[in-house]
Amino acid sequence: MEVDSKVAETEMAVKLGRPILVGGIGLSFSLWVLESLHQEVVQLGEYTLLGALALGSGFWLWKQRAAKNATLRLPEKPLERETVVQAISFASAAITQLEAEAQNHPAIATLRQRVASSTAELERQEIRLVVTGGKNVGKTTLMRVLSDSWGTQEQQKLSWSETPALFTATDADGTQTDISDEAIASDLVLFITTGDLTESEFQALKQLAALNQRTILVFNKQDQYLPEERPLVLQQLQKRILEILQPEDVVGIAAAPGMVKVRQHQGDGSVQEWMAQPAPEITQLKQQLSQILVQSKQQLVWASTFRAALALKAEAVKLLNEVRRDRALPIIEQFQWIVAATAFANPVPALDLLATAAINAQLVMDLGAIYQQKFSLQQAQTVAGTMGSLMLKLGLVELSTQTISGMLKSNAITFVAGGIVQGVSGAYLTRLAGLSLIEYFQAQDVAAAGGLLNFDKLGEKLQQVFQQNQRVAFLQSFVKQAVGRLIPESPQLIIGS
Ligand SMILES: Nc1nc2c(ncn2[C@@H]2O[C@H](COP(=O)(O)OP(=O)(O)OP(=O)(O)O)[C@@H](O)[C@H]2O)c(=O)[nH]1
Ligand SMILES: [Mg+2]
Repeated sequence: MEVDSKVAETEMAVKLGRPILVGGIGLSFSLWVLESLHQEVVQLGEYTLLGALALGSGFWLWKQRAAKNATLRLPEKPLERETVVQAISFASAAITQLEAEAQNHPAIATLRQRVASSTAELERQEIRLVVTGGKNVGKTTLMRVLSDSWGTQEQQKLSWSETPALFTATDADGTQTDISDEAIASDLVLFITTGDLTESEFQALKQLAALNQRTILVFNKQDQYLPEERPLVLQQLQKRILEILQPEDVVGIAAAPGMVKVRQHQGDGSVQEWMAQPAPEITQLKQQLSQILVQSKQQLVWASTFRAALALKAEAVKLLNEVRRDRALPIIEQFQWIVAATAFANPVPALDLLATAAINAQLVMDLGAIYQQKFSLQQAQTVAGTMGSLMLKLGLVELSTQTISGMLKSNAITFVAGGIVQGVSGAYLTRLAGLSLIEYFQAQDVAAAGGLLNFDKLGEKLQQVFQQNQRVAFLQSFVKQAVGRLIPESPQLIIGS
């Protein structure tokens, strides 16, 4: 809205036919059930799509990172084909929704193609194995030894790959726990360690388990321990990982045992000595692998396809949310200036600010419409009122008002014009409320037409958004912008300088 004076903005509010609707403070925190409750097996809201890695078949992969405490809600084991098919259809529905809201979105063709390949994946015969673990643990060696000995005698076709060494790169946020996309894409992970688990290794194994990724923990280089120590190390590993892996999925090997001195007594009484490389000790691992493949081959393929379908859906949802956000932000902006102008013209005590103006039922309805969450006017009023009282209860109103008035006072705006504090605070709080609603709606499932509006969650989003928008630099530039709008003729816009 390119209107500068507050009068014009107030008029605009009237022209828009959007009365500033007020939900009173003290409304009960009532919940309601919207029209239909859509049941879904999987909820992706708490997961972050990290981007994608195209493997041979072009799957988009995803992993959990943002929400470390979140656990993936998996369907009852064993996974049924129908559940996987359903997950693919959810992905497809999300793409359809994206297409409905952004017809010419450039990603649609590729996403659709992935749905098709996911469906084909259900019938895949070849099993993908990936070897992973820290630096120098013997990934390449094991892959070579195992694939050599496997190729000649087993019928099941396997494809092998090795991930780059884990725990070598440090992320921007300093975390070292990372499990590669390749591991998540495979049907079965061989996770190599060479002794007791480090915390990073443990976390990585937990992540794999949370993704329903079948994993064998391989204790390699056991030749480096004394014979009597080996079973102890193995037991230790089995114990540590008991909640995540069955003991039989923890196996000791020596992919390339170190040279040993061979001593041979000759017939003439002399002794000959030489160095020799013992054969790899991988028998038990091969047995376990064969058994898993015989028993669970189908499950492994379905689980991979299931993860791929989740990733695909997450990708579509992410794009959909971007589209929606692009539409929602200008609306929030529009409302925040309307509220600013209204509160500026009719200053009210700071604590009543929200109750009277900032959280607007119309804003709730408009944003809800973008996010396919239909609200009746009355419902929207309840949401607005509840958000207002939440903001008060959380102390956000008081804190913002104080900070903003402090900034105005300490920054050369000596004449604190009429309702300038109220105007700026109103705009700021409206923005926070709008952004929180966006965050809240985004966490809802796309396909779900409704659900319980959870005010605890909404309160969490409010606090989260408030924290994100509390930085002094941001507030200063916001205050400057708001003052510029409310008092365009003011010569004193040097806030924060
Ligand atoms: N003693 C002993 N050494 C092993 C064993 N397995 C592998 N090694 C040695 O460990 C070293 C690293 O083996 P790689 O297979 O290259 O290990 P990697 O995990 O692929 O290493 P990166 O890819 O560089 O992280 C090599 O010198 C191997 O010979 C084993 O069972 N016992
Ligand atoms: Mg290697």
